[in-house]
Parts: sequence; structure tokens; C-alpha cells
Amino acid sequence: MMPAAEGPLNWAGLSLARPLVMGIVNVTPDSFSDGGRFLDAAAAIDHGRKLMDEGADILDVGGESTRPGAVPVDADEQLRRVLPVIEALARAGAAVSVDTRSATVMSAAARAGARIVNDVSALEDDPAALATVAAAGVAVVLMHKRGDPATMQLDTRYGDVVAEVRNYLAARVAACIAAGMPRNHIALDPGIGFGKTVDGNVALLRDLHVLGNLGHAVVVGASRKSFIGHLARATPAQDRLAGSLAAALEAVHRGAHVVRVHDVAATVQALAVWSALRKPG
Ligand code: HH2
Repeated sequence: MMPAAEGPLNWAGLSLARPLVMGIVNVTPDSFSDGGRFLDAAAAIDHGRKLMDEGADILDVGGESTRPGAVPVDADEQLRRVLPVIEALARAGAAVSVDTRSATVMSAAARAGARIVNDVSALEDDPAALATVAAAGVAVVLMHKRGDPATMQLDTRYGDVVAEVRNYLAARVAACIAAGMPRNHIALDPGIGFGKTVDGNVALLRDLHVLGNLGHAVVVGASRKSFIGHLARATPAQDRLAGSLAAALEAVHRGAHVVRVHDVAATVQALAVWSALRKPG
């Protein structure tokens, strides 16, 4: 493994001195992991509060599923789903990110108290997204994906997946800097499961330092994803907690600063024990 580069100290106003846990709050009827149980705003708010109690550092609120094969949700419907949830959780003191590809949703979410925009299209799918995030002064997660959620698993061939993802994200960072965003607002995410094979996902996690060497916070979302099912024959998604914990710990070991997870309490516990055991004695 290459020596770790000097990492960023903070991102989105959050210290990166220890790994951060981003808890997932899906407000979508077709989420593969929640099965629509949190469609109702009140239930989503309760779920977010529970994740805060469990030790989540960030709550990632999304109103559009981006799993392979999912259909797009228009901005009005996303706003109807996520705005009351963002308002309530931000008021309760959470650092909220909004998981969206829509510039309209980004600016309304920022006004409602979101501090971070988490865009699986790295501010590309909506031509207004880059300028919107720069003007709103919020932080961003730039994630690599290929194509649309509907089609992304149809072409998973790369020459060198790690180099391609790295070069793509480096170019998106350059676009953000050119739009006036400060460096410590920008985090990078390899996009586990977004147009990649199982081997591609494994390579991206093993070589995560290649992304880390770009000098930005690194976010990894491996929780309950299908590559875990493939590696460990664990289906359905709800049965992938143990594999998700293994992936989260190894991601942090390889340089992730933030892990995006469904199971916050279990992840916080795993990280606490792992961190204590790794401290030089
Ligand atoms: N994965 C999903 C959604 N958003 N954002 C980032 N930054 N990184 C990811 O890996 C990522 C993401 C898909 O997972 P999930 O939210 O669990 O499913 P759904 O798309 O059904 O909401």
C-alpha cells in the first residue's frame, strides 16, 4: 500500500480527527433497504432522531432512490418528501445532508437547514447544480457513477476502474473550485455499486488511498449493497449487517473519513472498539 498522504482536517465544518458516521434517512417508497417504511415524514423524523441518539454525525436525507433500476422522482415530489424532514432534523441539531441530483431540491434543502449536498452524479445530472451549491455555500459529496440509475448496471466495463474513478472525481473537483467552492467543502466518493462489478467495487475499496491522495475528505457507502450479497451469499439486503460492518471498518482503514450506513448503532460500536484496539499501546 502507498503511504497515506496528509489528509484533510475538516469538511463541512466537521472535524475529521475520527471517522464520521452518516446515517441514512430514506424518505422513498421504493428504497431497497427500508421498503417504504419511512415514507411518512413523521416516521422519517423519528428515524433520524433515533440515528442521532445512536451516534450519527450526519443524517443523509433522500427522497429519490438511486438503486439500480430505480425510476427518477421529480423535484416537486422530492421536496414534498424531504423538506419537512430536513427542517425538523436540522432544528433538532443534526448536521443534515440532502441526497439529491436536483438543483431545485438542493437550494430549498439548504434554506431548510441542510449543510451538505450529497449528489450521486457529482453535480452533473442537473446543469444548474454546480452554481447552486457554490452560491448556497454548502458542502458537497461528489460521487462517481456511470449513466443513470435505470441503466448503470448495463455497462460495468472499465480499463482501470480505480484510475477512471479517480480521474473523473479530480475533474469534478476542478469544476467545483472553478465555480468558487472552497476545498474544504468538497468530499469524494467512489460510488460503490453504481455501474461497477463486484471486482470493481473490491478494487475501489482496496485502493481507496488513490482517492484519498487527492486531499479531500473521502465518503464510502457500502452498507447493505449487493456486492456484499455476492461476496458472502447474503440476501436479502437486511441480512447484510455483518458484511457491511466489515466493509465500513476496512474502508476507514484504507482512508475513508465518512461511512454512509443504515445501521448506525452497530457501526458506531464497531468503530469504537476497532479504534481503541488500533491505538498504539
Ligand atoms: N448510495 C446510495 C445512495 N446515495 N450517496 C453516496 N454519497 N454514496 C453512496 O454510496 C450512495 C449514496 C444508494 O444506497 P441507499 O440509499 O441505501 O439506497 P436507495 O438508493 O434505495 O436510497
